Amino acid sequence: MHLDEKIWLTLSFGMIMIFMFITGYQTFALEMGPPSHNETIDPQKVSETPPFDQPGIKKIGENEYEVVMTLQIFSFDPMEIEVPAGATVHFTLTSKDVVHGFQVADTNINAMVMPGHIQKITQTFDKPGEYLVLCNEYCGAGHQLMSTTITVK
Ligand SMILES: [Cu+2]
Repeated sequence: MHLDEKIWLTLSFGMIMIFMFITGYQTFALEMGPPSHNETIDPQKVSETPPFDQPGIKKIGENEYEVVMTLQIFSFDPMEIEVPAGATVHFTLTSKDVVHGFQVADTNINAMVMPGHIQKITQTFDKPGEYLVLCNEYCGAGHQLMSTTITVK
């Protein structure tokens, strides 16, 4: 083998080892793994399982709201969400059928909502306006119609 090849092979192998070490260090020493909370639900019985038997928005404190939402082809339930500016909103989401997405434009919210799993996200809406909510996981023929808005007043 040519010397240059040996050098490049050693360098490439070394880099792979370094990257694997960094990933391992982040996972085990810094605990930078994916969220470990794993709440599950029977996707066949979403409509009967609290809190998803009553999707909607609930005031739970001083400018703090809880939104229980189900996602299904091709809609979000509840459709209308309105909160005052500065409100902190705790979203609890699940899917009734296939994998959907929950992305809120102009925020950092961008989550996958999987059948059988409960997704929880908290967001504070400081700026008034209409926030576009989109499903960003291809979920079927009507996927492009799957959107709603969150109104912040
Ligand atoms: Cu969808």
